[in-house]
Amino acid sequence: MLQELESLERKLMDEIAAAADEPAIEAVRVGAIGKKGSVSERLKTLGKMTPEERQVMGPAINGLRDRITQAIAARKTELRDAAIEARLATETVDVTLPVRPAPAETGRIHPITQVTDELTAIFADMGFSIAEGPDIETDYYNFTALNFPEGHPAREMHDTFFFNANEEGERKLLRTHTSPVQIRTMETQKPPIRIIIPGKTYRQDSDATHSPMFHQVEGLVIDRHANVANLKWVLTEFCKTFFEVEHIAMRFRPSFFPFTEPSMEVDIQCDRSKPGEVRFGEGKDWMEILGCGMVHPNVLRMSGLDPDEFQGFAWGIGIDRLAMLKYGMPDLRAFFDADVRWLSHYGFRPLDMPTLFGGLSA
Ligand code: 2U9
Repeated sequence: MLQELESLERKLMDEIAAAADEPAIEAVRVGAIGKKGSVSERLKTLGKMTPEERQVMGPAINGLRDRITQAIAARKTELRDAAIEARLATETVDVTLPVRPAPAETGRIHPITQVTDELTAIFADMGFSIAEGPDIETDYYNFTALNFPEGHPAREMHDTFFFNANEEGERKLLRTHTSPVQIRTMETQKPPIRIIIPGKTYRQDSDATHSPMFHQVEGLVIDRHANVANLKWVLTEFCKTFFEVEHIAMRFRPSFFPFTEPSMEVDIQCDRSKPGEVRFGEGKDWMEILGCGMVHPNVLRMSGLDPDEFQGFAWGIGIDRLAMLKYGMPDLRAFFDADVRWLSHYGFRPLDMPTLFGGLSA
């Protein structure tokens, strides 16, 4: 019996010494002193022995268990230390290497996003909320509710992308302006309404200054006494803040849109005397930048508002053109090329959020 214990001890000690890593030593531990381990099984035999046998075998088996337990613990520590040493030897850090910049330092904000954030900050400061709506619209919201008569040439002027007709014969379309969002807002919210709608719009058009998908920001104010003077103030304040100038002369010229009456196109003062450069708020030249007007009574009526009780004004601006003008980008098509070299040149740093207090384009 004792001899057999001695040979078991030698065998286990050899296994402990041969265990090359932590999983291996754990396997030896389970095999020896785990629930069904070789030493544990022998401990269980003590109960069936005569008192005389137990007096000899008890200390022998318990002693074996203690020595094996100790040897395993010691080997475990050795292996853990060796593993740490090995990692320290391989995972060295070369502190002389240049620090790799974090994503927040290399990523860039697209000029369209930057300009959208800038105008959102400006109009939010004036008390406007942001409204959004679907890009895929119905003919009613894109045209009819905006006072485009059925078959009117203005519908063709928008160069609309139509979808195939559905089972009910209805032809959905990609919105040609963000104006459907104003209609949806007037249908669901009570005046006073003060909203801006920045978003994607679509027309079949493509050259250096037109892209089939482009961005607009439209605005709408509906109240009992909203008037042209309020409209001019809002747009003048916007232009001064956006172009970051103290004064800017503006010219409101009569125009036509089906959804506004009267309708106006707006030019801002600029200086184009230096080739390849445009400066705003100075000089003798004019540049058209937006359209606006008083909401047409038919449009109010169709959205459930009484034109004798409520009136309002609206405007529309092309965001892409604003970005090109403010940041001097000559070709709109580069906006949508996803060229990282272009983006790293014209893009904005992610953490430089435009605010009125911190600066718009600082
Ligand atoms: C409702 C009532 C009136 C929105 C308006 C314009 C004038 C306009 C163009 C500017 C440049 C589009 O991106 S662009 O080509 N927009 O000139 N938009 S008034 O008028 C509305 C909208 C909704 C219910």
